[in-house]
Amino acid sequence: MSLYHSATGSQSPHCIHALGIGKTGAYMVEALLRTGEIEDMLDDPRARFTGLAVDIGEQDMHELKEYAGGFTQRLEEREIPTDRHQVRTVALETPSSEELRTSLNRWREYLKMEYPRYYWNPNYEPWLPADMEMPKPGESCPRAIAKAIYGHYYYGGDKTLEKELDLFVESINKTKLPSMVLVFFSLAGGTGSGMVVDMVRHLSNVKLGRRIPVIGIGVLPFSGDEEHAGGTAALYPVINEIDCMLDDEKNQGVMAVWGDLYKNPFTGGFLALPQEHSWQRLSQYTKTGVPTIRDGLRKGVTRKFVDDSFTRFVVQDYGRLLFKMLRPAGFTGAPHERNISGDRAWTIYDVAKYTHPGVEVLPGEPRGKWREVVGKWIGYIPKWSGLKEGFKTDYIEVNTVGPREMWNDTLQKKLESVLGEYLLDGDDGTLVTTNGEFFDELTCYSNIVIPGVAKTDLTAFYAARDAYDQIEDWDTKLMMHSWLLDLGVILSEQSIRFDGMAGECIWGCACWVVVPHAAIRGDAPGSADITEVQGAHIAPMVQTVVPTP
Ligand SMILES: Nc1nc2c(ncn2[C@@H]2O[C@H](COP(=O)(O)OP(=O)(O)OP(=O)(O)O)[C@@H](O)[C@H]2O)c(=O)[nH]1
Ligand SMILES: [Mg+2]
Repeated sequence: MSLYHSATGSQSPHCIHALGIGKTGAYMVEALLRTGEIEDMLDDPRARFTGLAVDIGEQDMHELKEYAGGFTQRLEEREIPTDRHQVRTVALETPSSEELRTSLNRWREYLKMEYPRYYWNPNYEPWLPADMEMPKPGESCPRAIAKAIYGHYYYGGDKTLEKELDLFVESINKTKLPSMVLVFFSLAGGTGSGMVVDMVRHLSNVKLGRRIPVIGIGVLPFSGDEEHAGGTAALYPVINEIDCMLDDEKNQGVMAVWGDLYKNPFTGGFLALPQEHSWQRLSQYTKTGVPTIRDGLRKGVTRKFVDDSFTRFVVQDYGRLLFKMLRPAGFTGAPHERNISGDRAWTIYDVAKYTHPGVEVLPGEPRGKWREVVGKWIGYIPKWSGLKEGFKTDYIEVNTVGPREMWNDTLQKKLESVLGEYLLDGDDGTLVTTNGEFFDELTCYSNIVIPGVAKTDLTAFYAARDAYDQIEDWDTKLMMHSWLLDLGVILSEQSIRFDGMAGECIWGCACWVVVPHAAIRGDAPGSADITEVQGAHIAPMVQTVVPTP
């Protein structure tokens, strides 16, 4: 197919490239390869697929490695040149405390090389204590350490990670079709969330020069989850660091002090994936067997289901659906049609699962019973979407997968009425629904895409803030941070020098950000909804609007 069909307006395929960090990251890259569509895409000589997974230790990379091997074989069988894809896995070794120290001591040189306008702070000291105990292999890694390990391998020694990013970008640059890059990680894990903040800056702003949409995919924890380094409290700095990238005003406030290299690297937007709905549905299962094994299975099934549903969605229609879907979310539009999202740049991507084979209703039972169950679980969407009550937006897109003989008008109406609660009244709110089918007869779920979300709309934000506030120890709080630590800034704490501002300076000097601390806390008055944000932004232009008869 040609790049652009002028008669139908149909676009060319969009190639998807994926960077996965931490365990979730690796499994998401694997899920992409498993879809089958990626190899179909590579039938086109202009197409390429690039995958890179980075983690500390290789304990969570075996499946991806194995699957990548099988993927190459399948390409060979289909006589698709295998050099159209590149999938690499990097399992970093935990450096010793002394090795890490060497890198930390040289950090200013690194930053100066990266960014000539970097302010050479004479007070600089490593943000980790000299006697820092390193996490054991396979243990969850605190964010502040994950950041140091990332930099150790990106800037220091053989520059392993910089070389990996170069290879990744080289492969993207060789692609002759439009590309999108997905950056996968868990918002709850230490390694992924600790490394992503620097890695995505390097990828998007340094290596790609902001030319290609880089889309962040942050997976949210669920209620049955195990705790990772920092526990629930660590999610507070994680959300704030990402929010200070996504929200234009906060991002300006960071750039005002630290320069434009800190411009939002997520040029294609940011999707947060709640897992609670799937967890609730998939954990209502048999009570037999060994509890710990059963529990492990349920968690595994939930995560895999979310991975699969998401990746199956993004590969649809050769990536075109994702590209089009990001447009109403304020990204991937042409410059003249783009509008600002202000504090509402987050998008929720909720995988709502309605059925679970063998639970509550069995194959062969009347359809009415099936629909009753599905209808009930549609009703649970607001309970587990991760959004606060009262949230409103102007656009929702939902793609429902279900057997053709099951989905009917009753279910459709129920879905519309439940999601309608999130929409602005009347013609200001738009709901787009599409339907697809799954290869088995029992699976029914919706992918619900909700743009226009502020961090303060996330129930997880306040839960994390409460947990963070319980912590009194300053060092413990520091370990939950990552993004600006090397610049001396603890983002989620109050500036000491500048009244009412955020960013406590580690060295007691004047490192800070021009963001009110109340906005970090989520206490500053926010916008009412996305329409209000955009309305204010275009107000001066609206005066030039010409009426027609
Ligand atoms: N969707 C999905 N979620 C996962 C997967 N593996 C773990 N999670 C979730 O991610 C969170 C833990 O993050 P991980 O990705 O395991 O952590 P990490 O980035 O490797 O960082 P560490 O804590 O240092 O191990 C929990 O909320 C898990 O439920 C996965 O394969 N898919
Ligand atoms: Mg891990």
